[in-house]
Amino acid sequence: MSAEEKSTSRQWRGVIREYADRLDVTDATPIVTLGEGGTPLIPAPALSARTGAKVYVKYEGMNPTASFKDRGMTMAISKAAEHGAKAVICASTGNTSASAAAYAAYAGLTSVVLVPDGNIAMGKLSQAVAHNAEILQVKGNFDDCLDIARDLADNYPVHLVNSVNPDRIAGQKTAAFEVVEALGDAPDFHIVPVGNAGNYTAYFRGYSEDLAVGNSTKLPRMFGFQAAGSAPIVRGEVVRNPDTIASAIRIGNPASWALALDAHKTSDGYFGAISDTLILEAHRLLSTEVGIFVEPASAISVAGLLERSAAGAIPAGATVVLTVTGHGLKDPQWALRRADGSTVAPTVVPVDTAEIAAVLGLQKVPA
Ligand code: AN7
Repeated sequence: MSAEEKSTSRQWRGVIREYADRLDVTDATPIVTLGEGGTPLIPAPALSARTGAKVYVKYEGMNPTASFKDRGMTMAISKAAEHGAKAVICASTGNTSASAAAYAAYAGLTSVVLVPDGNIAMGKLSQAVAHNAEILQVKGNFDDCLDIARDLADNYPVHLVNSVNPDRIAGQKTAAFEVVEALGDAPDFHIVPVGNAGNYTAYFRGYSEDLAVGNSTKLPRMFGFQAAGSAPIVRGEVVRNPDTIASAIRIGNPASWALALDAHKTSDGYFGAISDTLILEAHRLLSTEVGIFVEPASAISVAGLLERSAAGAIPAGATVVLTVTGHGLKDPQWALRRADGSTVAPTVVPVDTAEIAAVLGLQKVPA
């Protein structure tokens, strides 16, 4: 190995600097970055064995605030700063608010977040609190929060950083660039969870741009999954009272709906709905057999893969990338619940090797 190969001095510089030539930034853009992107693409032999496909997991929980939102937020906050904004606002099911609060803190901006009352995971709420966001719990759902955030941004001096802001989608498309670099081409299928459908749209855009410049030879078929109780795109109508344990994607009127339908059509894509029971089964499978801990919304990518594979829609040997969007520590309670709803509690033991060995069912190795 050469000295250069051995060197560890090359540090990932965040998605804006890594992809400056492919994003709308100039020397005048103050780059607000926490080093997001560059996340691992992890081969998942357990999922490959179950499906006959070559399955990889893009682990977006490895971003600075532990979700994929950081890719778009570095762009949105950098552009907000460039435009002289003093305050940013977003509606959020949790992860966007955590990310907005962190990047705003770095940039010295005030952040305001609107979250649905009582419906965001504790890890995410604690991040927004830690980064000193002004947090308002709106007595309504996410869709109500987004309507109000847009209204405020239209009429008051606050800059909107939800994914209806195109800078967000632009930043998020970099995840597709990373996949193409890692695999040497686009995969045959790409599977993502769908809430507002911003990420679905962003991957499609990234893959389309890679194809256009010759970095890849194909577009992946874009497969997106919504929770069954919160599946407006699958049903073809707004869901007024969306309901799912996957609180991140409890969204009844997706902001990027029209863009996602275009991506779906052009990529010969698919939208499907998955029950909460199957989401939690996939959550457990990913933790126990692949070693990747995610929040429930992210596990829907795994459930979607298994559902499509069982339906015969994934040919043997196809390359499939699953994006898992948020870290399991965001919403850890789900790991501690059994399928019957009871809580897992560790076995309590005395300070005694022999007794612990007995509890573990271990036989002493003969001397
Ligand atoms: C873990 O934070 O909408 O389809 O306000 O947190 O691009 O909306 C979060 C969405 C998937 C869905 N997985 O992505 C918010 C928010 C996780 C998420 C999605 C979200 P989009």
